[in-house]
Amino acid sequence: MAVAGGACDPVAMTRQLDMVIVGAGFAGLYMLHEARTLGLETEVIEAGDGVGGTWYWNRYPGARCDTPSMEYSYGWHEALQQEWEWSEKYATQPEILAYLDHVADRFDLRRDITFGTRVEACSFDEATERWTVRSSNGQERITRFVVMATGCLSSANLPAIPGRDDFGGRTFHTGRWPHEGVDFAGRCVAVIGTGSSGVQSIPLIAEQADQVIVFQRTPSYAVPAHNEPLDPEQVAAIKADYVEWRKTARDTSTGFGGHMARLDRSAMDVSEEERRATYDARWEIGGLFFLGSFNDLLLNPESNATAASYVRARIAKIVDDPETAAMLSPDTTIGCKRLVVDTDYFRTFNRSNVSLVDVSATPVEQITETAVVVDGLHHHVDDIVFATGFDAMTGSLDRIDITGRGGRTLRDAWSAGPTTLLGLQVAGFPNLFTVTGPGSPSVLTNMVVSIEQHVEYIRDVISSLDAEGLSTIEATEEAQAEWVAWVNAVAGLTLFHGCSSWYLGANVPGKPRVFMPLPGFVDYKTHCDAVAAEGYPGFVRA
Ligand code: NA7
Repeated sequence: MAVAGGACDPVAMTRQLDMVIVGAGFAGLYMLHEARTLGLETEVIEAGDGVGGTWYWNRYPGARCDTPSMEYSYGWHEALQQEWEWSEKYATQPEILAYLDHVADRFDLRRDITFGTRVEACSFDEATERWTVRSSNGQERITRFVVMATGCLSSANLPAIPGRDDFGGRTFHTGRWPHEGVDFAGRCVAVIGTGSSGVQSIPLIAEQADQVIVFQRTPSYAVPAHNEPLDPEQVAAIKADYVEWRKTARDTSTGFGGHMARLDRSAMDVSEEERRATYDARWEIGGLFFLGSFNDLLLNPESNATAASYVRARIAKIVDDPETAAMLSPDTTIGCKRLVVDTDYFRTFNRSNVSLVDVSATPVEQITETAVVVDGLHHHVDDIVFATGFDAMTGSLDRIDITGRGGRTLRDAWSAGPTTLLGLQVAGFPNLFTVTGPGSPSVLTNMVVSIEQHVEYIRDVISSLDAEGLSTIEATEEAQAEWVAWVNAVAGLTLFHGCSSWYLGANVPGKPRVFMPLPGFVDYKTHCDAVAAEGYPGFVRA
């Protein structure tokens, strides 16, 4: 470490670097690997005590990726993808974490990662064109580049329910789960929230606990995972041509499922029988591919309604009690919140130890020392699980004091909602990059594919600066405004605006409602490639 002076000397705490990367998940690890190929002196700063990012923190029962494991993995290293063996169609959190640990060891990445340390502030010095990064261990780094690899779903959303801190039992947030696990045997457990984390964890908590009371504000559309061990023959076939297989996925609008493409016809162009047969077939396959049953499910409300009513009919068949089935049935646009991939979720409500409380009209009004109170009724519980999601996409950045040109903070720049150019840079914040930032496809895609595309883009930007003897790159206000308008226009063509999703920031009280991700991976990637080929129009390089 480039330290000068004694331990108590403030200078001693300052390290000179080329790049600071915030976060050691999929994005931070790959960025470090690529920064090394450029010969950059780099430090990754990670709040957790290990690598993994979201897969380090989300250890709740049933935590599993909704993207098939053969696709939810790095495609940038042939030997790595050949040697790693996934055991199931959808990987569990421990298996994904083991994979990322393997990557960190295989490429000797840990020696440049500082664990258990949170970045608290980054500020840009216009005179030196360097960033000062301050972290929770009191250290300062002076660096040319800052890469925010902070993840889209990292900042836990814990609702400010009155009395929350008065609760005398145990409380857990799914995104901050204890590493040693939790034993629910003999307990009465409240689960608040029925998004992906609630849907994944409730069946397993119900198997263990005495009683489970689920507090549901919005029911989720969920399709079965039909998870199973991977077939060795299928794996061998994919690995025989892995490079091409990955490429096919990257040429899609979502960055995955290239081998299982969206059917290229409208739901309205087929007979009712054919439509049902198509949905039946996709339901049997399971997973997010259900939304690819037709090419207009997220574009045409009429088409969307056919898929939505199909899933409702499935729920009605699975859940024995018609009243509970009705409560579990969403009536909104399917897919406008992320579709959930489940294992035995709806069936769990047939168990005698599971009950459902609708808090859509009457919210959880209070938490007392022993109970969750709704509509004056005290539901006495031993434990509360908050499966209440994240301050998505911007939350982790919002928690850092980021100050750019003219002393302007990112918080201020984004007070009316996040603005970026390509989801990668923000005007007024030179040499700062956001991996899978708002304004890029990010959470609407296979995240690993989006991460790889961004990391490679950042690597190439830096390489071109150095080749031309330039020092900084920064988005212009004009190009950024045009990009924001473009993202809104594209999102406006879809049905994503039809519900209060975290894509819109609607799950966090007071957060500006702006649709953050950009639909359409392949078009976006093509555009980024053109921007690079044309010498980065819309950016000032100096
Ligand atoms: P989500 O999908 O944001 O789900 C959070 C859930 O918590 C959702 O059902 C929310 O209801 C509910 N919620 C949030 N606040 C409250 C309060 N105050 N009272 C009751 N219910 C509340 O987060 P997940 O962790 O499940 O999944 C995040 C992503 O991870 C997922 O999309 C996948 O990409 C993987 P709401 O819907 O806001 O009415």
